[in-house]
Amino acid sequence: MTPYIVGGVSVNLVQKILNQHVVEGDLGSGQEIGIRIDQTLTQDATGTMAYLEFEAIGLPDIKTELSVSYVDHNTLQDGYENADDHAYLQTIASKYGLYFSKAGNGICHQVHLEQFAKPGKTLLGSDSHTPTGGGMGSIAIGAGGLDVAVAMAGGLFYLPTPKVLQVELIGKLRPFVTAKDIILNILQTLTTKGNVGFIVEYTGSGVKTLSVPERATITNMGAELGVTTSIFPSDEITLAFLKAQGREADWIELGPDADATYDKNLVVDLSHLEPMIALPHSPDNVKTVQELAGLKVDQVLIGSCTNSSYKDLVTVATLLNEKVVNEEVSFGVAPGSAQVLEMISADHSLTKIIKAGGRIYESACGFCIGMGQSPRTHAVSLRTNNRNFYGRSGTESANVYLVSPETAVASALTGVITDPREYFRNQRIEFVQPTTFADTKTLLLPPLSLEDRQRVAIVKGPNIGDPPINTPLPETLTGVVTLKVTDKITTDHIMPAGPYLKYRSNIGKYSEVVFKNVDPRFSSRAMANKENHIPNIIVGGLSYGQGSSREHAAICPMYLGVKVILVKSIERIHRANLINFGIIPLTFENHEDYDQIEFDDNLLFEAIQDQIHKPLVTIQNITKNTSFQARTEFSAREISYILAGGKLNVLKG
Ligand code: MIC
Ligand code: SF4
Repeated sequence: MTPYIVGGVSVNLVQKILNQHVVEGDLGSGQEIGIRIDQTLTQDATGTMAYLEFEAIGLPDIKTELSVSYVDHNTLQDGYENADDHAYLQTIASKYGLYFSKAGNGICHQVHLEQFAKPGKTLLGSDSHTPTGGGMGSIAIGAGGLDVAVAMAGGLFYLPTPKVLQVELIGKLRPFVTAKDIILNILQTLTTKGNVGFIVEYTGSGVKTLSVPERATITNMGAELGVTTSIFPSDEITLAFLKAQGREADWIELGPDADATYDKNLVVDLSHLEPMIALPHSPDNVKTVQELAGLKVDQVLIGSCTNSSYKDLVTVATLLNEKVVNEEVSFGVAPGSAQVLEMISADHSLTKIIKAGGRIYESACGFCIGMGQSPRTHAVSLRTNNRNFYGRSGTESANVYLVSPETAVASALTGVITDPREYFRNQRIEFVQPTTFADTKTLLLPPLSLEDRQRVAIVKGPNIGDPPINTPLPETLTGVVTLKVTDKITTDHIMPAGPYLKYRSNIGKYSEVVFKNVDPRFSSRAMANKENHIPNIIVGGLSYGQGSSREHAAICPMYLGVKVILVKSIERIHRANLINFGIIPLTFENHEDYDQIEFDDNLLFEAIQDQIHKPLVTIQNITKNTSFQARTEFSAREISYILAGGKLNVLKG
């Protein structure tokens, strides 16, 4: 503990770890801080672009303690593109000294928790669910690929000084109420909007009742709250998990000082919670399972980085208990990692799942990101993952509900949404964490020696292009409103994934589907404007850019000539990505002004290069002959990126 005591002042856990990592700025100032990043992770869907950007920065080596490149999103390989991306990623890892987790080794967050996450460390990942590592007592943050590339190159990660929200857990969960129900309950209270700038710190006696995988389920879905990250203390439960993973040496004890203070507090009494369910099409549209009981289900899927641990799948197998799932339900299970798969195979849980009628999928993101297993038309699909955004499953008419594995199993058996407390009324299951986890590392390649790295040639298939670059900001900008959208637009709305994931490294092609499910003609309209030198402007409502960290939601609009995003409020990762690629994110000073703007209006931003230095920008609506103001709130660093047309332009000089 000694290195974490800060000048005799009582601090919370977030402050403790950040104090150890702040290099620029001052935690007490409330301003932007720059922190040192110890570990990075990427996954293939965001990683290819991140490493293209890393190459563009032009350093011979990575500067982090540990960096891991995972392949877990695009493992369907329908066509050569995904396999080409994998080959590129593997040669990059070999060349620059990264760990490489091959396709089949599992979902990045599950594998990272098992193999690498360490209490007290900072982890930056090009995936919004990187906060899964908070279950291990690390400050684990999701970011765009370019920010991760910069961190790998030894650069700092910048964030506004976070406010810390204490969630005090008291009491103990009742049988068949789970960690998933805790976070769904918190989502019901806090919703997906309005939490930008906070880090959640879990405290209280209830913490001791939760294992590391359960804590990780909770911090994982903190991403849906829109907070920067979430964290649990590192205690004897963390030690037992690390010991069982053969990583006892990675443990340190870490928690808040006894009289630490917080910016905001929430108390959750675990003993009062019941099974919860998130309804279409938002993770905060939460009700009790009881309220939905009896609704017929067509598909039940268990997996994703939220609920695919060994504990989750042993529980599933135990509950299936030689029963067979309802014949009208398509029931599938995707183990979170090769380690989980090996262990459920060794203890025969896998056999139980197969005998019950389970379809076993690869240890990968798969259905969670619409890479296969799209449900039938108008289906009710019950899933254990974290997002149920409109269209994400691959079937636009489907209704996706989010539940715990326990609720999923009860419902798969009955064919209707079922409260597990009722179905398993006379059963009690007590999961005991094994004292040793399987040492499954065949698909996890360690970094090469410096000498061997010299011999590696980077392989780039024909689908892999260079990261596009924006033009510097003009003195005055006149653009047209090419799209007006409402509240809670997710980055899935902006850049659909599923079958288009294979174009993540082919920006020209991927840009054809920008906003496809919102307005299929957006892309061609924006491109035509760009060709006529007319900047595109997007107008939006509250919480614009929720969800995925995909920087493509900035890169592709940039490629189509989008220069300004004018919204009521914006989410953290997306805002940073827009600035990184030279798009100006502005927020309405008065939300009523949103109503006065229409599609196709011409907006004038006079002397914009000067105006972005001020807190408010004046915008003239030339079409309506009115004017209004929007907030800037940029740091000096962010202004330099916007003026230059993006961070890469600044880094490359
Ligand atoms: C997601 O869950 O939406 C993803 C796919 O993992 C994304 C990353 C991506 O779009 O590649 C995320 O969460 O950041
Ligand atoms: Fe993969 Fe889904 Fe987790 Fe994203 S949320 S990392 S797609 S499993």
